[in-house]
Amino acid sequence: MLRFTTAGESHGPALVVIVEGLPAGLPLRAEQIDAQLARRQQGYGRGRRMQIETDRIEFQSGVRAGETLGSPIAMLIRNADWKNWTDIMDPAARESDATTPRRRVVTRVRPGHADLTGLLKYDRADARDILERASARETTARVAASAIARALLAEVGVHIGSHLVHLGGIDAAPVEVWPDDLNAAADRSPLRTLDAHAEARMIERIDAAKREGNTLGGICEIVATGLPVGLGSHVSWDRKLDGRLAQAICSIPAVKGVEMGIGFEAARRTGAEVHDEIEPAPGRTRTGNVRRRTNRAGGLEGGMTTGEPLVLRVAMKPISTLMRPLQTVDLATGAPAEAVAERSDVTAVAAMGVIAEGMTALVLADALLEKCGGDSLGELTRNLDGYLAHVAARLEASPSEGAGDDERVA
Ligand code: EPS
Repeated sequence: MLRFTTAGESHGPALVVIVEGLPAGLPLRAEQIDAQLARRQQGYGRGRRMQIETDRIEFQSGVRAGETLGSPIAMLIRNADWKNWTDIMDPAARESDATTPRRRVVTRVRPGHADLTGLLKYDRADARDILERASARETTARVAASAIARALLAEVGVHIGSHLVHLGGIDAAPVEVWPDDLNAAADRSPLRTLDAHAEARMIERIDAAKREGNTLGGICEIVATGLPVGLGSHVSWDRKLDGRLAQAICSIPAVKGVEMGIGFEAARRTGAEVHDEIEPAPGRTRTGNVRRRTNRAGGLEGGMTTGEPLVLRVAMKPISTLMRPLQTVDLATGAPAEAVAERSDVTAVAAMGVIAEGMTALVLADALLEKCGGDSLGELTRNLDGYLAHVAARLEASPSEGAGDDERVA
């Protein structure tokens, strides 16, 4: 339904993204997208590159007079750093290339990076041909696409936020009830964490890692509220929403795992301690006039949304560019060597949370379009309203007490 593709190298002229499958009539402004790009650029522990870039999109197609047309939306994001890399990244062949390698050739491949495997697979001599695309710079284009998915979801009352819950061995205190506006609260923190005490320790940890020439990973929690019951499907492996979310999120650079609800903890408990009991809740239409007493499933049952908040936890490994490099092999000589130490970040977990929100938004918008269809926003919302009205009618006669739509299930 919703398709997108990105192009661009980290130090090339620009990033490009094309998003296709959105209905016509969705209000959309470049500033909305730029606001998400700015959130992705934040985070204590980022490198100097983020001071060079101020990411902004330029619409090339698909939007007119502040509304989508239903046609493919193409966006361009220029790399400000390109001016410093034009000779290194020049698409044209030069006579000197045959005799003199370009500047910044990488042959001392970094353990954990795409450098070595990519270089062997694509039969290249310079790992720059691999790392320029493997760079997490590419996620800028994804976040631009996801900002449009987010705008669509907001039209039907679905909101996505995230916060950092772990960094480099330090846990944030568990959150009992999320703030009403999770992102407004998290974005106030330089690490996007809700625990100010843990934040101070995390910052010290990042400073220490920087001094040591080391890098740090961490975990973010993603929360989507306002979802209607029944996005995704149980009928086929590739339509199951949990599988689709896992694929999208594990495609984020350096992400090594995703948990849904209580995730791995569910494997250690009995069934009675895992499954969420159901009770009637008339008026709570989006969940089908019922409520789960708990939300250990994280809003997913049978590969479909339950209508309870969708809760994902996403783990990122430490970045593989270390300023105190690990041992490797120099592909130019075959001899043992220290890996290259390119400019990079000490940690980018805070940014990863924003990217994971984005990938979640893209998967959810796709599933919404699949469920409700529609070539225009009006058609989509009419279809959703019709579906929800039918759901609301099913358990209407239930005798028990109602509960509001926005009630939180811990
Ligand atoms: C990255 C290395 C750094 C990061 C970059 C990801 O870039 P540079 O090599 O220019 O210093 O800043 O992230 C971004 C540019 C970004 O927009 O997030 C890498 O090797 O993955």
